Amino acid sequence: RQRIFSGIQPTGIMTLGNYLGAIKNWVALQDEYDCVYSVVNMHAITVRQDPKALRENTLAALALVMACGIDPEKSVLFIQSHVKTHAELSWVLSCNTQFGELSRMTQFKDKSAKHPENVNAGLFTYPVLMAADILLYQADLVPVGIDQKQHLELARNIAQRFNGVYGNVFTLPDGYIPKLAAKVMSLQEPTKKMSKSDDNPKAFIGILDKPETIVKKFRSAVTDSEAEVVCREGKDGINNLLAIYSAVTGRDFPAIEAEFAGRGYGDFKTAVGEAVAETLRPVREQFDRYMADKAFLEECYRKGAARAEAISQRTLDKVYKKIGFLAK
Ligand code: AQP
Repeated sequence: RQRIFSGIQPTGIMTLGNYLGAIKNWVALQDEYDCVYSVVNMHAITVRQDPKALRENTLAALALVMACGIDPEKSVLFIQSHVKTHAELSWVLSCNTQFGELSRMTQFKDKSAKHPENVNAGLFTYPVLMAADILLYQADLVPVGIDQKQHLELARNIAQRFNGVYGNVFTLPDGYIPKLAAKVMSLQEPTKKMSKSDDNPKAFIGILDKPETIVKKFRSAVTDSEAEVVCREGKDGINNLLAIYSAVTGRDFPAIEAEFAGRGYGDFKTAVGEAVAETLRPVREQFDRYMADKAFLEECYRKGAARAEAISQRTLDKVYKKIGFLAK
């Protein structure tokens, strides 16, 4: 079976963007692939984190991923810092990645502009750690939102070059980007991606937001001064709502446009809000059940780490041998 790897940062409560762009696919792929999923707390510290909040968010991210439908028996689910091979391979790969390549990463440019007080080396080498995450498991496919496409291409280039120099070590990974909602946009500035670290809570839908909050946020979503629910260039707000509605209801754009023909944006926004609230309701309920059983969560992440370590150590051993590190 083909292998899948993907990760999510515990930097706050996950958004509808994370859900539709990534986690929903993680769940769908579990039956057909050999899946490895991680809560990537080592990536999270590239931005300053409060230690207590990071600890809580890490456990919550694990519970949330499980609440969305990831089965820790079927898939390997672990916390990144529990598996040392990630840091180890990351060092080797960083010695095989050029400064110039990393300088071209747009996420680094965006994040360093957003946090000018903390442009640390880890923020710069973030894509190398991500390449290590993926390559350690010899992943064939990496389900991510479109914002991660550039990092994924870099991971592939690093692997290809490494294989060229040292012989075949790594599987070359491909992205698995959803056709719909690959980039869910901010509800307040629909030209920007929906992000969990947005300062304005009205801009994003948290997976754990209450149904009435969800509907309210959609009702105040920024649209345009027209009144027609159609997908058209320039109608960023409406296009975003159409993509979200389509992703949660499974209906295509023409059907949705027909449903709302002659009706105002108000009706449409409420319908989108209600459909999203219904989709997320069972997730929130399941999340509460998991969070009430910390012992079970601990058991899950310990087992997951042991399984992840067994797989990734094989790759690391091979890499160390190839590059000339003397065996212990
Ligand atoms: N708006 C989005 N639309 C579609 N997919 C998205 N993803 C994130 N935002 C959107 C996908 O979610 C997965 C996990 O993301 P992450 O938490 O590891 O990192 P991120 O992309 O940095 O997410 P955020 O929400 O924007 O967090 P902050 O604000 O902390 O930077 C990835 O597959 C990503 O593509």
